[in-house]
Amino acid sequence: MVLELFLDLYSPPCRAIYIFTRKNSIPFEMHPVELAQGEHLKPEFLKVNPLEKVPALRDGNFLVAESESSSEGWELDQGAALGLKLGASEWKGPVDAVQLQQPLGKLTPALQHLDQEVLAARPFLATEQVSRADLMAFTELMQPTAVGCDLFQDWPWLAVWRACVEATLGLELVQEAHRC
Ligand SMILES: N[C@@H](CCC(=O)N[C@@H](CS)C(=O)NCC(=O)O)C(=O)O
Repeated sequence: MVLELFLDLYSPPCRAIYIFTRKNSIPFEMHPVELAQGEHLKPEFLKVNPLEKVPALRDGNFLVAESESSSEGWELDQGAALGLKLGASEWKGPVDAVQLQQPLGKLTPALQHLDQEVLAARPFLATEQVSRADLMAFTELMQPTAVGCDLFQDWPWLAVWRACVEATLGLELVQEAHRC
């Protein structure tokens, strides 16, 4: 029985799960769930996750509806602890510059902390190599690129970290996950 993943690749935790499973060569069957079409509210999906959220995972009768549990065994999710959770719906285009100001303003202290205190001192967020913390934070910080907003351009250490994360995960896989 193959692992089933219910994902919308517009969603950062979905992309993190997708990249993790592909990078680790875990076989899976993908079930796209388009949030914008309300597919997460349909009865078939509610059998998988009554909480109406993606990502969700089904392995036979075993159901998991939380990306941080789906990736159990990874290190502490410091990305979430640092306040990087953005919410997919805030970043679906088209979004104009005025709409972007408020969420970007809220994010600046977290970006500054990450850039100048965390990543200026070490290459990755939690350990000496890429960990779950990096993957979760990376997929969150990539979200605004969907509306043409590059969060990395003003933060040199974040830009270096992004390049190292992409190189470790593989640029092709990263681009595949962010193709939406
Ligand atoms: N902490 C959860 C968050 C899941 C979550 O909030 N998913 C969003 C997409 S990023 C969702 O499904 N939203 C649909 C809704 O709330 O209606 C995880 O990482 O699995």
